[in-house]
Amino acid sequence: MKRIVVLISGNGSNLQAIIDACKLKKINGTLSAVFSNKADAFGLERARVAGIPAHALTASQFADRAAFDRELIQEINAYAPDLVVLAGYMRILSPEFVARYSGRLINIHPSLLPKYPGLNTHRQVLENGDEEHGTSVHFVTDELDGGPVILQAKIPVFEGDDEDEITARVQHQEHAIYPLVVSWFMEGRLEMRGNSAWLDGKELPKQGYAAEE
Ligand code: NHR
Ligand code: GAR
Repeated sequence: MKRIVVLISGNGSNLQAIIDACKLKKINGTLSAVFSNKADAFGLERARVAGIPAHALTASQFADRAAFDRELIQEINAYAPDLVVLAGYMRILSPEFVARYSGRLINIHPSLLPKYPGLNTHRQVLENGDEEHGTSVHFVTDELDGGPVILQAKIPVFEGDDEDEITARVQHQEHAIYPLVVSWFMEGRLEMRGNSAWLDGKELPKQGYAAEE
């Protein structure tokens, strides 16, 4: 069975969706370990409850980003993962880390990329009066939130919505699409070639599977 390692920083609701999908055999793989850069992340508790090894690394104990990521690589490699999943992981990864797992490293980002890379996406959507928002699963490259998109889900933004409402609406979609993408990867259907995502031997459009072009 292929192995998955998940990196988190916080609540871990996307981690939970992946744990549940593995349990229900919707994902044909084993969740081998969870790592957090925050010792108090609630997601670590979710992992422990599910019987999954849960580790925390504290950035302040390392000289710099490169040293932190080198230790992270060491500890992740002990689980020999086929796929590394960022699920609300809030720390930018070094080029060495990205190179180490290139093509088997994915992220979920709460915007319709290429719109709003980086932080505070929900706030920007409201400030700009966008009527549409969403989330994107993408392969991770050195370009922050710039790697090839695999799948997006859209949500409507209604008049009077606040940040909490659209965050919840986006996360509801995330919990559906992230396990699906992980299952594609586990089944060997999904690859990164060059700067594109490929599914079932076909290059996906810039905004991912089933995008309206
Ligand atoms: N690393 C690389 N190299 N490339 C990507 O595309 C990455 C990545 C690491 C994380 C997730 C991303 C998101 O989905 C992600 C994508 C953190 C920041 C950030 O600015 C930006 C984007 C993402 C995650 N982090 C600050 C830092 O200095 C810390 C912010 C904080 O702790 O609150 O690392 O949005
Ligand atoms: C998710 O909505 C994810 O898209 C976002 O953080 C949330 C994590 O929730 N990711 C980022 O903003 C990455 N910078 P979770 O911890 O409950 O899965």
